[in-house]
Amino acid sequence: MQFGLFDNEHAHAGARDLALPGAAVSYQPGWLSADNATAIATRLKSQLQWHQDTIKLFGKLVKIPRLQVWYGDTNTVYSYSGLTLSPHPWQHDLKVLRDTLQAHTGGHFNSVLANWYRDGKDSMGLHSDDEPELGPQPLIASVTLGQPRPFAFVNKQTKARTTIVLEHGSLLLMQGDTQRLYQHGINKTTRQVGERINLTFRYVYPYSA
Ligand SMILES: O=C(O)CCC(=O)C(=O)O
Repeated sequence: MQFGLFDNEHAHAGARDLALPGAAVSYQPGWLSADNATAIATRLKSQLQWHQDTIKLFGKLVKIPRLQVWYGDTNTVYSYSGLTLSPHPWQHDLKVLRDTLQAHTGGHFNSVLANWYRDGKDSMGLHSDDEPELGPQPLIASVTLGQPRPFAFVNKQTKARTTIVLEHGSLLLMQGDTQRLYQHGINKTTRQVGERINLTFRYVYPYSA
């Protein structure tokens, strides 16, 4: 996959495109060194303002099965499943990762959704990141820290499922028609698994009051 001005061979070493018809997804294991990824995860666990939100599902209020929090520029508000997330001001590691990802991809990110999967019971249901404030072809950069978990793509038309294990320190880039054509999610597992943090950096079109 080609990126902008800052593209260079070394930075993208080991990146591979996934075979998902119509989509544009690349996966790069070891984008962060294991030690760096572990140190960042430790700081994020103690420094972010984590909370467990409640959403309405089939008319019932339910707690989402994970902790999450939204960071970004002041005018980035993100809504999904009836939940409106207002941004916390950038935490240091998130800002450094944001700046690095901008240089790496040539894209622009003004916000990040952080998710903390505490164990195998925590999950994220199949969905697309297709909210209007993300625009029609969003570039989303997903950084994984901690326990590798299978990440599923399901083609909306054919229902074909493709699963990739997102490893500690890896980077997954989704762009083009990926959100329009596919859903993605993280299943629960009965296996004993450790904690995992995922960061999805996004560009949210700022609202105007
Ligand atoms: O935890 C993950 O890898 C998925 C996160 C995700 O799907 C999202 O933030 O929309």
